Amino acid sequence: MNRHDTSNLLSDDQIASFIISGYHIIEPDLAPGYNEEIRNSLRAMPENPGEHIVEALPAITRLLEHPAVVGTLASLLGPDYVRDPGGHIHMNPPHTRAQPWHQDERFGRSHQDRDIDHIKHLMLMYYPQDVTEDMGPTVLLPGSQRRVAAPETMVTLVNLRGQVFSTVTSGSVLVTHADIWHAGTGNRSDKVRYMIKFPFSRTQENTEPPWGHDARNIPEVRMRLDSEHPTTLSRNEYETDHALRVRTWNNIAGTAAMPLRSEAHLGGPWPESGGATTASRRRRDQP
Ligand SMILES: O=C(O)CCC(=O)C(=O)O
Repeated sequence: MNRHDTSNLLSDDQIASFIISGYHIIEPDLAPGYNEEIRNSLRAMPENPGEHIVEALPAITRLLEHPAVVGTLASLLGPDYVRDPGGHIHMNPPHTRAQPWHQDERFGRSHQDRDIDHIKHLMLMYYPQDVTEDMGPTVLLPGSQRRVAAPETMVTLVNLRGQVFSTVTSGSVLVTHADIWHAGTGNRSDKVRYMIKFPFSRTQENTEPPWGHDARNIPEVRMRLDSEHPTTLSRNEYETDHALRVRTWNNIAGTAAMPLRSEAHLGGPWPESGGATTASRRRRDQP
């Protein structure tokens, strides 16, 4: 990336959202006809090229080098990010069943090795057609990149409170934390749903925030990291999850790191009911 081109970098607020939820959607302004060109090439492929996607589909480079894509990846992984070997063209034909919930395995990492307080690896998923609710969108569990669960437990789960579906318009790019829980859902329509996935990694720790940072935003970011819970958490998880969110910020923010302890976090009125502490609930519920 041109290090002076800051127009496509994420903001502090978008970085906070990514830390909290584990995903970000880009709608790059692709050239007219681009998604159709990709769909036609995919339809013409005699078989799945496996991880040799760029060789089989050179036009995909235009997406991977799009300034909005580069700006997002550089913001989350630093300007020296790399595309890893691997990737896959996911073709979800009509009338197929859902996949079980899973986290992707990479580099022999097991479920104990997850980066629950850092952003080191990302997945990029590009949808070259509109994806409606009946076409087998990808389902994600926001915030689950901080949860560690054995794969054999995860596959027994079905609908999870807070899950979101990638019902997106043609050309959308979903960027997720590599450890987010996800699955392809059943395609009940008569249309093929394509999704092309690529893995990316950080190569260097940041010394400064590589995104569009402004120190004046820190109080608002802190408020969000302390108090926004993307999915239903047990009371114990409320306490650990907000600390993991702050630690994630600190691991990517370099000199813009913030104190781990929040003075305001546990103080305030006595709780009226179970769940979050009153202080964090009050902050979350503020208009
Ligand atoms: O097809 C999808 O929507 C998701 C597939 C996927 O990410 C996977 O198999 O790991």
